[in-house]
Amino acid sequence: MGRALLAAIAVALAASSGCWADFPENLLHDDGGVTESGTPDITIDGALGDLDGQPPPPDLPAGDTTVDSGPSDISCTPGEFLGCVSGNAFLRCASSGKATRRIDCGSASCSASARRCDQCTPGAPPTCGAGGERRTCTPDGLFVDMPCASGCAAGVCCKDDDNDGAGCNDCDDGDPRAKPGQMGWFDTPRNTAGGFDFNCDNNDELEIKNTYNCQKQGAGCIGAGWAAIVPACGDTAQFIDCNRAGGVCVPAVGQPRRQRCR
Ligand SMILES: [Ca+2]
Ligand SMILES: [Ca+2]
Ligand SMILES: [Ca+2]
Repeated sequence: MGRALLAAIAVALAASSGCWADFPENLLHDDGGVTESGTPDITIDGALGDLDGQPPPPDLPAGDTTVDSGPSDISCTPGEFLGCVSGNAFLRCASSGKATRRIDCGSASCSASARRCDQCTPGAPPTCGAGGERRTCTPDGLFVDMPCASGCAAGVCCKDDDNDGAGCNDCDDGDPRAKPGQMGWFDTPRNTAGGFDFNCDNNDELEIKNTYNCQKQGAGCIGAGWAAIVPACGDTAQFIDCNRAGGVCVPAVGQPRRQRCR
């Protein structure tokens, strides 16, 4: 209804009732079809028209953001791919079916044929990122990384059940004595993995590999060792010490001892 017509009605009402104030003031406003906010409505046609390589509507912010375009403007299937915008983003129908959601592909591109970003393939097996994080692919075709406190191997976050600080590279996660870099020697096997590889180098290294061969060195003697055979890790054998006596080094039967390893 035009302003002139409304004014005429108001004048007529005022003349008949003698009371101008009785006419609702708001009915005199004629907005000419412009919305209150002044923001142009986004229609589904307009949104799709912008998908032909044109910039997104100015009121669609960058990033993965839901934009409510008004209940009467858009009707789409929730989750539906609506098209690429700007080469590295795309629009999806929001869960309400009444709005669009913009997904930014970041450094990746939007693939119209795949109907998503082209950074990765949704459903692909998890992998490990360069920083030891677990990496999966979202339905939008974008990587998502989950930090792993103890590293990542074959797409799985490693655990550190024995709290020795060694995760993926722990050769026995049930024995805190066993871990890479271990410098100590041990004469009982690893708790859960067995064996004596306590420094996780895939080798059971003997602490003492030689039989005795006593010799002078300065004021002392060297050459202590096993009496006859070199025992295996954890095995017990007779050990021979070397003692200085009258200017020479002579073997002396010591205590039986267990071979230690790492
Ligand atoms: Ca561990
Ligand atoms: Ca361990
Ligand atoms: Ca070892």
